[in-house]
Amino acid sequence: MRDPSGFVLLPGRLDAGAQAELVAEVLAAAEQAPFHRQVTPGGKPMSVEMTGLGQLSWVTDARGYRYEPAHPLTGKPWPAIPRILLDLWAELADAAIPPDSCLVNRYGETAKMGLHRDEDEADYGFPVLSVSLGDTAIFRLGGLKRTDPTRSLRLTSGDVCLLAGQARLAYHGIDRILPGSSRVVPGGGRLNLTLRRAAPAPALAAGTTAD
Ligand code: MD3
Ligand code: FE
Repeated sequence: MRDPSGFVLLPGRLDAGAQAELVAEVLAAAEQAPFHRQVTPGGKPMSVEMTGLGQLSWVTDARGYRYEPAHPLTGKPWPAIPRILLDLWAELADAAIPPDSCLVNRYGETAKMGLHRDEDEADYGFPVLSVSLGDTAIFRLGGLKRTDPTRSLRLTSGDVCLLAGQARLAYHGIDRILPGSSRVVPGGGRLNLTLRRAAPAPALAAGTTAD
């Protein structure tokens, strides 16, 4: 499903084998970089548990929202982004530059994410690529203004979403998940992986220009 806003949904883009492999890799990485509930700058703990992969991952605390090179609790660098995700970005993102960030969101039965925009990255010219695993989510997609009309969509396990162009800065959120709707995540729940370029594109290396 492609629409003029730059939102593309690829239902079932990952087969059952790829989903299981990705869940196993992400849960193994989370042993080094544990999921935790972050706190908004306003002081509210988020209902979604998060961790990250790559050179940078998104963090929030009393000091604000930002990307950091290390896990806030362990102080250690984030684990590497799995190959399968780097390949997916190379295939779908229409960007010669790889992602430097993969935020991992874990939703239990009652977790949700309020309507927001992703605007902490350096260059909105890069798309965001999202992979849904496990329980189905009721996803809300709006427009460029918080008050624009929204539509509701289901994101099921194996679905991949590409947000480019106008959709890159659209308001969106997760209203709720449907508990028990999938057996892909051990113990239940939903994982969402968002691949991004958080830092600016690297400058062209010396010696690579025409002169
Ligand atoms: C639409 N995650 O991590 S993924 C987030 O399912 C986030 O965990 C949700 O919103 C989740 O920031 C939604 C789909 C998604 C991701 C990024 C978008 C939709 C988007 C950026 C712009 C517009
Ligand atoms: Fe978002």
